[in-house]
Amino acid sequence: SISLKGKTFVIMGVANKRSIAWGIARSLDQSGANLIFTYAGERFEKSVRDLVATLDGTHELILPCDVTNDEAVAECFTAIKEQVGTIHGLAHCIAFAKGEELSGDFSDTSRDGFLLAHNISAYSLTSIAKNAKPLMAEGGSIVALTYIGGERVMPNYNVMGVAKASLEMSVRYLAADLGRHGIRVNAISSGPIRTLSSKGVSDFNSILHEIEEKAPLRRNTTPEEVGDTAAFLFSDMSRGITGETIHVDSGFHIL
Ligand code: 0WD
Repeated sequence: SISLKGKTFVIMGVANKRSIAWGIARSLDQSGANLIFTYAGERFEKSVRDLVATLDGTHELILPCDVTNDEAVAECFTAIKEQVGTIHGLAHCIAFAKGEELSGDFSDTSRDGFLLAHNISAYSLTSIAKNAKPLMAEGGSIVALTYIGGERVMPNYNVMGVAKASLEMSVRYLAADLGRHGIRVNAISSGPIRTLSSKGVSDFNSILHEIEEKAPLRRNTTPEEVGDTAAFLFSDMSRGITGETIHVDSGFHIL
């Protein structure tokens, strides 16, 4: 596997052991990286700490970071700066939409629901990039997670698809801004994976089924596959890549 020894990465969005962020954490841990974890709120702290204790490396910095709160985000990165100084990258694995907006007609989306989904799932990347930039003095790599529903209409994904389109375009604008500072910004478009968040998408099982039947590789995406691609994007092997969306989806996006 790729070596990330001596490098430090922030992983945002571990909720439990099924989280895609946890797949990324395991790949980076195996590559010898130092990891810092942030979680959404108190109710995740214990499960994140228990999970992190199972990794091979010792990763002691585990902090709250509610991305809807500017002060909380600033505080989080100030704490990271004080305790480690420099980071080499960051994984943004954060999204949220109200359950009732993930079924039925997109045209029924409420103003509240629209703004909430965009606030947590898209704007957060810009806010985090701004706060993380001063810590990436040696250059860095930012990776965000997206889904094909941001490019094409997928059943029930609705407002989250519109938020993912915003996230993917944010990746490109941020890549344009931060490139001259040696910071790369890319997205991984993951195939559907059963997690706490995806449970909220109505009829998610039939989506998984369709992938198994139709995707070129005839199987569903695993968190490990996303994790290994993230490790590549965090490594020097990908040094020429920025502003890109890499599909890790068994090839489904070509259909
Ligand atoms: O099929 C899937 N699962 C796919 C997920 C396919 C393609 C992309 N993705 C994306 C998601 O949209 C998201 O961006 O991957 C990312 C990670 O999602 P996940 O691993 O599927 O879901 P989960 O394990 O639930 O982690 C998402 C986490 C939250 O968990 P909850 O259960 O609270 O929604 O996002 C975090 C939180 O940890 N999160 C927040 N973090 C900070 N501040 C906030 C917040 N306000 N809200 C949610």
